[in-house]
Amino acid sequence: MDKFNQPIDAAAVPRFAGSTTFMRLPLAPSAAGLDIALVGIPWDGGTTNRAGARHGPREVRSQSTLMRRVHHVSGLEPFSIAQIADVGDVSVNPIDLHDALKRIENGLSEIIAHGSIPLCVGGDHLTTLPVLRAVACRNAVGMIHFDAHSDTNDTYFGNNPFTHGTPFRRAVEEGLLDPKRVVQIGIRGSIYDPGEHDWAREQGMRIVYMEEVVRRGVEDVMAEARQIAGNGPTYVSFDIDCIDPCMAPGTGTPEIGGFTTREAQQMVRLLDGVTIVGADVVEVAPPFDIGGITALAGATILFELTCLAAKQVSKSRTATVPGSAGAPR
Ligand SMILES: [Mn+2]
Repeated sequence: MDKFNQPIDAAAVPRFAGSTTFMRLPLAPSAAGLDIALVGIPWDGGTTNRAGARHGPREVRSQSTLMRRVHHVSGLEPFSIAQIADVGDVSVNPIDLHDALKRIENGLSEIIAHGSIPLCVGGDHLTTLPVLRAVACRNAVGMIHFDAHSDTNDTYFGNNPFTHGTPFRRAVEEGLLDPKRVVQIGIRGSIYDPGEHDWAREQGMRIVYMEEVVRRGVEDVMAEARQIAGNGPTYVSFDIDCIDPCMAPGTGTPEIGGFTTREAQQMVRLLDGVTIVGADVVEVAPPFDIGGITALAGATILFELTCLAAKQVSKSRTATVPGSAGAPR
């Protein structure tokens, strides 16, 4: 018998059959006993234009049934070295923004209290703010952020401070992010004002525009990203709109000139060694998707993140001497 939760055996129940959970793992009633909790955040009340990311978790679950057990490059078997499950969706409120943010934070705090690493599937990018409120409740964290947009705007439509274009400004203001340990990769597209990214840079955040990635290459940029994040606790936020809309059209704010899905996989693999305290894949908006390709990209990035987190968990476990205080995760 396996020590850890296993995906439903595809030789016993074909992958198009049965209920759809993330990676075909068991649906757990809570994060108790889990090293890694896969959690859906079906909420897009922060979306300023094309809504639909509330449907993301369900479609990513569906496409994640295509994932298998072994990472073909590293040979890693995430489900054999860490206890992982789908813990379902956090409770949301589709018609009350402030209540929704509170519910998401509460849901994530519960996962953190069990000592599990949360891997979240949004939802729009505002969902990352309440996730960070839970993850960084004691100390500010660093962040490696893949996106077409900086998401550090101030207000929108009057004085509204909470939209999917503002989460990281709020997170810095609230002391959740250490801006000097934040790097944003793949930023591009037209902006509202010439100085739109000045605030982020003034805080010490590093913005790597898409043009710079093209010039330097993914490996060089990721080496810098790992250096910026350092050894401290780091959150990874993956906005699916960092990928070019020809490969990920199902998103609210598409920008051409983006990453290929292959580059996205390569970048996430190059996070190996970063101390990941939580991660998300956000902004998959199925109503704009074609044949599920964006949800498939999201599910595959989630698998890559799951492999990284599982490796980290397994390493920290073997580093722990029985009877000792235990190695930090
Ligand atoms: Mn974003």
